[in-house]
Amino acid sequence: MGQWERFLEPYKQAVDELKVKLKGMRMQFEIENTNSPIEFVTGRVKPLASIYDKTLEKGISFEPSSQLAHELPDIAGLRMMCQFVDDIETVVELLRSRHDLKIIEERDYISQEKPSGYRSYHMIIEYPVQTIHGERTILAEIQIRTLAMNFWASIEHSLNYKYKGVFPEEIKNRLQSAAEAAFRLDEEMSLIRNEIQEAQKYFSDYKETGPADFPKTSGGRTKRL
Ligand code: 0O2
Ligand code: 0O2
Repeated sequence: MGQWERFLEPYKQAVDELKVKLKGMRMQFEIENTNSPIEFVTGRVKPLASIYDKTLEKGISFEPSSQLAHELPDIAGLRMMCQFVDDIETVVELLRSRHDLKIIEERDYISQEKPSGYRSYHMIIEYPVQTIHGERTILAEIQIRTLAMNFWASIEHSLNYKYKGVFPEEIKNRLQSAAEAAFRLDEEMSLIRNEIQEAQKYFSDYKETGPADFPKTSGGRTKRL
């Protein structure tokens, strides 16, 4: 087994285990017939080529070492996609309450977006992996974002690759305004959801007690004024 393969194996195990656990959260909401704040979950081990690029960027040597493990906390990466911005806080709270992982850092790029326009909520966690040589605690990154944030980030990431990280000024500005448009879409969707929920509550209250301002007839049926 190669050095890198051996080094990356616990990361692969962590990604596989965490995918099962995080997808399990979604499944539990489904079983309880509750709207899931989690739409879908993806995960990956950072490809060697990306690890190499990151070591060049950070000026550290490209070799499997504890320094590398410490400097690159996203070798194991999970992504949780939500329908609504409000769902992100729900997911963050759910993760904070878990005992099988330890959150060591949180970065809120939603209220404070990155200069590129990127929005997402990041967590760095410590996660214990059981190996044949005992327990190993590794770092992993969980990115939590809406579908719209994910749409923007995925496309920007692939365009970024084409431009090798240096966008012409005009493209940069257009991507920033596209990110704002995606965020306005998220806000509008949240408003629509809230209004639908209020209407649903109104109608279920109406069914149970009848509206306070609509007097009941003696037969228990309501009469419009
Ligand atoms: P289901 O029943 O579709 O939810 P693996 O191939 O095992 O390493 P995984 O998790 O199967 O990994 O694949 P990946 O590529 O990480 O994608 C994770 C899940 O997210 C897959 O579903 C995809 O179908 C789903 N997915 C990806 N993009 C979207 C999207 O835009 N919308 C929605 N709703 N789902 C998406 P599962 O887990 O295979 O099963
Ligand atoms: P990949 O290919 O997704 O793995 P720092 O060095 O601490 O300042 P760092 O290490 O870049 O910052 O961490 P940060 O910014 O908290 O999060 C890094 C990851 O967030 C990136 O990983 C991307 O996945 C995502 N990300 C951050 N900024 C952007 C952005 O402007 N556009 C897109 N599309 N994604 C972004 P990698 O390793 O860069 O890439």
